[in-house]
Amino acid sequence: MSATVTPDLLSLVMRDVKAQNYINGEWVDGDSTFVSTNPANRTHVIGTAPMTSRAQVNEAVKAARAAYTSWRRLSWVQRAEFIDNLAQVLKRDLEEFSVLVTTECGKPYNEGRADVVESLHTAQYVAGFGRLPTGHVLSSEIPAKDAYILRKPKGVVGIITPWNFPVAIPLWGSLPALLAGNTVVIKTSEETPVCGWRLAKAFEDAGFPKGVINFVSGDGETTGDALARHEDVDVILFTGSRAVGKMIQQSAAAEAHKFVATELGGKNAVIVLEDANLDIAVNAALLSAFKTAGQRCVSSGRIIVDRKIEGQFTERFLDLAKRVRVGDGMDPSVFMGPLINPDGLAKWQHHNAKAKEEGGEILLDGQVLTGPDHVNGNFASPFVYRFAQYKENTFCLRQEAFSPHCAIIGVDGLEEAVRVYNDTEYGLSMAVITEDFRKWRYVRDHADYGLGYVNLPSIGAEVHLPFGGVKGSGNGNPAAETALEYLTHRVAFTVNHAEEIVMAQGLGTKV
Ligand code: UN1
Repeated sequence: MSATVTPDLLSLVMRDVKAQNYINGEWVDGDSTFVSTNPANRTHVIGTAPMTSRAQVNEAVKAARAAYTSWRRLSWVQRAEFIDNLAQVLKRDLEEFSVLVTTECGKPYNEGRADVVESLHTAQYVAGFGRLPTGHVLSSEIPAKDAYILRKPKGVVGIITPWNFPVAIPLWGSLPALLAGNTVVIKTSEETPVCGWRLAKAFEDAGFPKGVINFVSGDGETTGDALARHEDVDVILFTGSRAVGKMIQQSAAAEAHKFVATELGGKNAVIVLEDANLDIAVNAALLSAFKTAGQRCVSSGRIIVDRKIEGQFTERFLDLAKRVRVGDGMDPSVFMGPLINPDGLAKWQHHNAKAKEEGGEILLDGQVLTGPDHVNGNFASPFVYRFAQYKENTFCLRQEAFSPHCAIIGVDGLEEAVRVYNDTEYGLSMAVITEDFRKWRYVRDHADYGLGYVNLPSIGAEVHLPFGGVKGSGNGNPAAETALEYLTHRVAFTVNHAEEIVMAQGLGTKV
């Protein structure tokens, strides 16, 4: 399936959509609305969407709770049929979704499309799980007994999602949740409410029963907070900032039953060892640093390079970085779209200023772009700096910039490379470029990460792998492969086939 931008695609661009919430199978307005614009062109209004109040979040949770009774009674195979329907709808509407993702969140079309393809893969993968074992039978100490472990749903799942993968990330958690018999309320990002509305329409087209899946749009302070703190929500999935993730975990800790799964970003790195294939190294580093304008949780803000090849690497990396075309993602020659909003731009400027203040040698002084093609968007060009010697306790080398801000750090050999890599509070994604299987293994075993790559960028995970990090990157749970673990209770069930009771552990039965 190709990803070129044709005039047909341009005809799919949406404007002035009146997005609504999807609660209990009905389309409803909120008490107030907010506007969503294209970050590449703020004069392009994608639509307006409800700012959902606490009371309306409560309605959505009530609808999900009511639908739970009958949804959980269906078999896994029956629920998988609905998910398969959704896969077909996503395939049917792939282009329309891709254009919407590109125009509402700014990622170039190829990336917008990859987001939707990732969503489709999630649906295909999860639907397949409907026919896999949902538990297993175990032997008992007592020959006449059988023991079973079964997965049962937990109840209502609340999902708070970010803007950067506005179609894929809501599905990573919601589809395994639904398959297992839970019902769901999704809070979409305030940057991409129209993508959320469009996804809700796809669920409606797929024929899910009313109340099983609900969508609300709004901000974090009211809408997200109301969902996260709601006492009738059993599981919260959160992808976003570390500060908010921690707050949600702390508030949930007050309730015995509530489980929170978090994915909270990273200060990821590409480690380029002395024997690296430089073609791979340069390409991997550039994709890791600047794809999605550095706005992936798994983007790399650090390239850790063995000093023996640092000069050669840096020259080639800069050559390529200078050629990065920045602009509207519907222009096929563009590699890097805008930052999501003026705050994103300000964060990038702050990190760049810190890099200068903390002694980084500036190699490419990224600029806010204001020319005729950029005047209405949040555009920045790549910022690259260097620390010839590693400097501890800096802001710029330790804090996530979520923007095209990238350090090249010179190190002596494998062990220093891994020490520098580990010197952040995060541990999400890591790539190592080497031809030496022993070195790769050392990195594999000594670096802290949830996603590791060899001779690849630190981005681009596939949906059937675990996705999540360690340390400050969260508790490692959010994506499809791992999601069933915490979206279900594994219950123990023991059945006696004898005419009398015989207890395990030699426990007496005489009264
Ligand atoms: C994110 O980084 O916010 O691994 C999600 C990737 C994508 C998902 C990224 N499949 O790059």
